Amino acid sequence: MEKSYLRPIPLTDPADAGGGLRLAGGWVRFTHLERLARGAAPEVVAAADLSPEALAPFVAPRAPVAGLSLEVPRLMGILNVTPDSFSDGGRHAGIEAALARAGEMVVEGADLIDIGGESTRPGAEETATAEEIARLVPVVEALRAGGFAAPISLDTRKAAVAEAGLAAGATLVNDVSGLRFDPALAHVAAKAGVPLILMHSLGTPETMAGLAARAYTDVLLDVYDALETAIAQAEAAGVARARIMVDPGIGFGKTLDQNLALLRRLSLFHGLGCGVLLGVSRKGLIGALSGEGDAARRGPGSAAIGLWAVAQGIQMLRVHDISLHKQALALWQPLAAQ
Ligand code: HH2
Repeated sequence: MEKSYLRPIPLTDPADAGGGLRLAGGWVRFTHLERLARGAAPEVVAAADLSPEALAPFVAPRAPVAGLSLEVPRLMGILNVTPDSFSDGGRHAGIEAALARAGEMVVEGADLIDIGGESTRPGAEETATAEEIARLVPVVEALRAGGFAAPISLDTRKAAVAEAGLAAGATLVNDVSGLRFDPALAHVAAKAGVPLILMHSLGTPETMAGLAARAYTDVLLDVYDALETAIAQAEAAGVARARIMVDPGIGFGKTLDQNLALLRRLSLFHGLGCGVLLGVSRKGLIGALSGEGDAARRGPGSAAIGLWAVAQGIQMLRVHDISLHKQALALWQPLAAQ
């Protein structure tokens, strides 16, 4: 029999505020789910007609991640310490600028920061392990030495980088390859007892753009299956499911239509039983849909998709423009049903 998938239909309307089931212990409710299968038309089913086992992944509250409750939407601030992000050359200037930006993001309302020492833009070449460590570790050390208290996530695909970054004071690991690049990364996270973010991507940043068109039979369900496999791999290495977050990886080996298909039905990913993170900030699809060619001016479009995601119960947004997202959330939250 063809595998079927359940997607809670998210409700934030006041008419439903008192009823329905709470999605993942969060701010969205649901009374019905969409049943999806490859090659079949979607079918709507009532939660009341499903078994407690079938509903369990959707209703179970999510454990806090890095000490952050997922009962409210969280903002992860992006901090790139790649050479192209900090134009004034020298490493000291790089560290100073990174510290200033990290502090600023927390003041603006970031709940945690994600530090990346390797660009994963489409077409980007791999950064050598030693170089990535040399970019990340001094920044993490300097942040901690300066009393920076918020959780620090390491945006890396490499076990050795994660190990060095965690030893320097980082709190969690964000792997855009979903353990495909370096499976040993799961053992590092397990040993350190830290949260692990598993993102879906295809190939490598260098090759992914060319793979998208012929990679999927059904992008939504294929990405779900791939994340399910990555979770199993992480659990087998000893990472508790409560410490895993998943991310469908917008823009990583997906065409515009495939990105939109994922965004339209984001709430499917709650079925994996983990917190869900989304990164769309300033990405190409926002430029493609808005006509804004300058990535630095894509904040409003990023926040529009961010609010769409939050209405689908997505617990964490990875963003560049913290104040803008903070303000958007501050307006959205009191309006959505509690
Ligand atoms: N996107 C980028 C990097 N890391 N991690 C997660 N979990 N989800 C994402 O969507 C994601 C990510 C994109 O990286 P890059 O193009 O290098 O630039 P930036 O870090 O400025 O977004």
